[in-house]
Amino acid sequence: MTDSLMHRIDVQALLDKAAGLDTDTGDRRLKQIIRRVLADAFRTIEEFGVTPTEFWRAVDYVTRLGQSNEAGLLVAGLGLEHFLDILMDEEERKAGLQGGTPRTIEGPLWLAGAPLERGEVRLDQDPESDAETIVMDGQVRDPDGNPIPGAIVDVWHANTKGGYSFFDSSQSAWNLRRRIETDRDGRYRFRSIMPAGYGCPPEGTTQALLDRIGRHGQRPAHIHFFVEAPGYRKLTTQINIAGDKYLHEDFAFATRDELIVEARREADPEAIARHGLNAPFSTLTFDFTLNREADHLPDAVVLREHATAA
Ligand code: MBD
Ligand code: FE
Repeated sequence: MTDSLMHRIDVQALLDKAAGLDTDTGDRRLKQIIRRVLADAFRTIEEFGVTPTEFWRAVDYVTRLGQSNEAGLLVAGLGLEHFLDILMDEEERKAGLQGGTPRTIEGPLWLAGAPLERGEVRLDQDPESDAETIVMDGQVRDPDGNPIPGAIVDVWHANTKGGYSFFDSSQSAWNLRRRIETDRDGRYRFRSIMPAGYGCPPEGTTQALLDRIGRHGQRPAHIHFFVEAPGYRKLTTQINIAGDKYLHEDFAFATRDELIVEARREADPEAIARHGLNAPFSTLTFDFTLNREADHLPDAVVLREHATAA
């Protein structure tokens, strides 16, 4: 577009001034980022002929997005959070780091401060009549395959309706959320219920946008983990349960082949009795390999605001 208004001297001056580039105070890098984002918005409005009514519709949307507390959900759905993973993977690769369990997005539903427990931990507190019991275990290891005792496995997942405690007020505080300390063999083990996939709130702001661009807002069944130990890089990841209809159709783009886990159905009466259960259940096994921390690597700890339950 050679006759673009973007080239006009007054428009360029407007961008500079709006981004604070004509003053010496403030953050230089932030000014440059703001200028770029503004220029991209100006250009988009011009190129697509965005009308004032469309523009205000978008502003109103952003207002509602914040009011409904769905900003973290939308950025997952638009692939922005996954793009941060792509960038971090690439930075690590360039820094010579390889191996280790792959990361995938945190998502918007972690809560700080889940109860810390050891041994055979139980995550499910709220009775759900249609829930299938799962028993999950695994080992946390260093890059040489040695166990890491005392690692913290912070696990959180949805119930059979795809809801997460705290965000779903029908669940009790900390339901399906625990921090588990690995034992002397680097092992963790918990009993819980098989989660269902997550769906964006159907009447929510995120789903409203997804509807308009012809997308669904579903995630396959998954279990989230932060895995941490002193001297190692914090791992943010999830496992996906094999066979889910949305396994490769995740609206948040978090599925990775290395993170797909087969649930093994256990119907043997002896095994059922041994676990103190009265119905068939499923077992899941997943081992985590943590990379060693090093000065030249990008920070694996991501700071963002998190709620906590009482
Ligand atoms: C989830 O459970 C989730 O993990 C993500 C990334 C987005 C929405 C809901
Ligand atoms: Fe989730």
